[in-house]
Amino acid sequence: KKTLKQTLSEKIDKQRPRTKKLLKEYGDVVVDQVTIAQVIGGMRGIKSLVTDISYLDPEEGIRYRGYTLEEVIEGLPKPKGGDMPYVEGLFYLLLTGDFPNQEEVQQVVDEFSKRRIVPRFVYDVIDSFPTSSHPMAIFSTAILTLNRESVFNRQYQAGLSKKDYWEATYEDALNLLAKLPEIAAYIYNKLYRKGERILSDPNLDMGANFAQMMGIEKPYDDVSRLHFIIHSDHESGNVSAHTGHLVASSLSDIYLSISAMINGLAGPLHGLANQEVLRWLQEVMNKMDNKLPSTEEMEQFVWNTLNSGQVIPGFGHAVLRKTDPRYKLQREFSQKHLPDDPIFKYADLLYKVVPPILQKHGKAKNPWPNVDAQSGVIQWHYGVKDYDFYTVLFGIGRSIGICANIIWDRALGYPLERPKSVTTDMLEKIAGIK
Ligand code: FCX
Repeated sequence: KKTLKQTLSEKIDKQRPRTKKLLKEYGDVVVDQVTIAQVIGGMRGIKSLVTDISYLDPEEGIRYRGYTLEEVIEGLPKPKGGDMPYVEGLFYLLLTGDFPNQEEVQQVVDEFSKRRIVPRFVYDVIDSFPTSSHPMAIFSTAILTLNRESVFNRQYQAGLSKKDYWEATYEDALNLLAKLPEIAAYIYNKLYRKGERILSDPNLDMGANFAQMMGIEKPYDDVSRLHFIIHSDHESGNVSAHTGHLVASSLSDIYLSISAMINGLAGPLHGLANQEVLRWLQEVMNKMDNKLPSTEEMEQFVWNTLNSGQVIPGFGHAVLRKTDPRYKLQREFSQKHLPDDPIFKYADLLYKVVPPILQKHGKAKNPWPNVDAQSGVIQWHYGVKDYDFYTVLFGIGRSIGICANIIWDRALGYPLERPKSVTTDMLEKIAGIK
């Protein structure tokens, strides 16, 4: 039976000539033009990255390897008794483009299980943080600490051939991904449960094991699987994915690259928005004495936030122009499992109230909710109420997609990233002002 690594190796052999041909024979073909607004404006929309792992259509939302999230969830094998698929199967799909069968998934589950033990020094580093630290800072540091384990670094020092970079990177990626749930659960228990620790179970898949270490009953295993799967990838230009790719392009190892991308994810305009949504909702709930506001009252809360110059967290997107399918999937899950949850009712009221207000406000190009508007609501329902922790969960999911991308970056020999900057003077000259 072929392993994931062997299947991947065959895919890489097939893909390499395609990239080589484009580069050698069509390298001068123009892909895009760049305007001054894009240069000043965070490079919005410039087509300057390539990945085959996911593609974000502004109207439709994300597809992984050409499949919608519904198709991914439908097509991937599921553990017995679970409604959501194996996260390990998603990793297989992202890497190879193929849906694995039950046996192929089991191989990956076993691989992860073998590699899941976290070295003692990582716990020591986590323990040395003050308990008032933000969990994303601890998470990023814990990952960074693992850098001494890097297979890539060891082999590179010994003289690794360029064509074999991906294999050592693959080993690092699996070693890291297998440990992330344990590291995250340890941080959670340290910060919010007085260090109480529940050990992992080598017989469980990633989602179930995470639920076990968090000490939360079913269907939290499915919640975790859904969460990690839908957060895994959103093409290459978003802050976390781009950071991971950028740092890895200097041949920094997976640990350095993933730690860096976690720091980007920790910003309130990106992943941290899911904690901000709950913080915002809590403020409203406190003001309302936990009663559900009327539509008019909720509208007033939204306007107050906008009028004080703040953004409404969980709404808007740099690329999407419709309701995020990741939001929709979580809303459907909530309607099925927690329809009467007060926070869900609050979030649902926001869904009704915010888009027309943002349209009237006239600034946001996309008034619709994104993934972060709903993920915290589900966590809250299952008892994870320390919302500072939510971005760590996002980080576990996002690491899966970025690791898959970095392995392919190395396989296809993508070079050091190095765009060119200009001065304001130069821009004024280009504009014809000077
Ligand atoms: N509330 C209020 N104002 C908003 C807004 C929102 N939710 N979304 C966008 N705007 C404003 C922007 O701040 C900007 O104002 P400015 O002209 O004064 O600078 C203007 O509308 C145009 O922004 P736009 O082009 O639509 O959006 P950007 O690409 O600049 O930014 C984000 C996209 C996502 C950063 C923006 O919509 C936002 O701040 N949303 C709230 C935070 C959030 O939910 N982030 C998570 C996004 C994502 F899903 C993730 O990464 O996790």
